[in-house]
Amino acid sequence: MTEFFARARANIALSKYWGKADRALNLPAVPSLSLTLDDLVTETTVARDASLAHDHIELDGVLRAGDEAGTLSAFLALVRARAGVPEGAPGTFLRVRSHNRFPTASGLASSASGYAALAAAATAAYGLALDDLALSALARRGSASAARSVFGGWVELPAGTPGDDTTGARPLFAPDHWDVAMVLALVDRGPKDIASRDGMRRTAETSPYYAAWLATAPLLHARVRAAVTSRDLEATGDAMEASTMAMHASAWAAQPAVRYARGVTLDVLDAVRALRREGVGAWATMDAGPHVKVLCAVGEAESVAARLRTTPGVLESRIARPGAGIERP
Ligand code: 2P0
Repeated sequence: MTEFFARARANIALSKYWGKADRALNLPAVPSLSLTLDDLVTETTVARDASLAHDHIELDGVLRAGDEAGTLSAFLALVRARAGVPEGAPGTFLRVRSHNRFPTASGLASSASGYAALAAAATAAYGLALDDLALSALARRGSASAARSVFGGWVELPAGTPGDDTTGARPLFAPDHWDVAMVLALVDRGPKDIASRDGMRRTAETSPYYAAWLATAPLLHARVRAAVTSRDLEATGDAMEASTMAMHASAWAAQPAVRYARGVTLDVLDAVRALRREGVGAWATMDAGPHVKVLCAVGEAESVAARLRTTPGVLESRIARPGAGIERP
């Protein structure tokens, strides 16, 4: 059995994706801009195995079953359909082994690195030659944030047009455009309360602020993009926080509320604000989980991480830097 290996890294959005333009094609309703990180790596190996009657998917050493396996296998079926591999012929199905080389914690963007690596390894296994843009559009079908992890550094995922399956992310700047730090404060090890897909759906269907989010997000995205282009840390941090808060506010107003922040999340936000009052340039963002990620200059990352570790409830803090895109067969 020939094995195919791919490595991908997670990314953190500075302007946030929240909501879909087309649910079936998993197209984002708003543009987003992310930074791919060096620290959060997923490694995936796949092989076509003639002895299998269905895909065999092992994540972090645990064989997956039920809905989780079904979702991943549906993505692999999409790859097979693109490659012209008929379902059920000998050698159709994949043996997949995937490992996250970072602590498994909710909302740490493991679906981004996971689907990017899986798309790269599976397309290679089925002989489907895609350039990075086409691979990104395919990875988007698994998880929209995965489209961004195909590329290193500073990456943009535009809003989609309903029915247009070609939307993928595009690289804006290589990792060396701007060496900043993203300090990750992990506050919980459990599974996330609400899958981001369900959270987005509930926000779109019930939040009175979803329309306001759709109107605001492109403007905040443009601010983030301009600030990243000119490497203006304060302007980037301010716009990133505004995008974060607008996204979470729209989710909090869903019925019932979609709330990922915990008490400790707010305590970390207070610590970041206190750092700023002391003259340290640090800005916070949160995703579909309770953790906080803090953008700051590389020279201040160690002291920011040390401060966050002193906040009760913070389990671990790690320093990430701009990272590379997909490595594939
Ligand atoms: C982001 N998040 O831009 C936003 C901010 C969470 C909050 O992308 O439904 O796992 O699989 O496309 O990509 C998380 O959502 O969602 C996410 P699906 P995904 O990073």
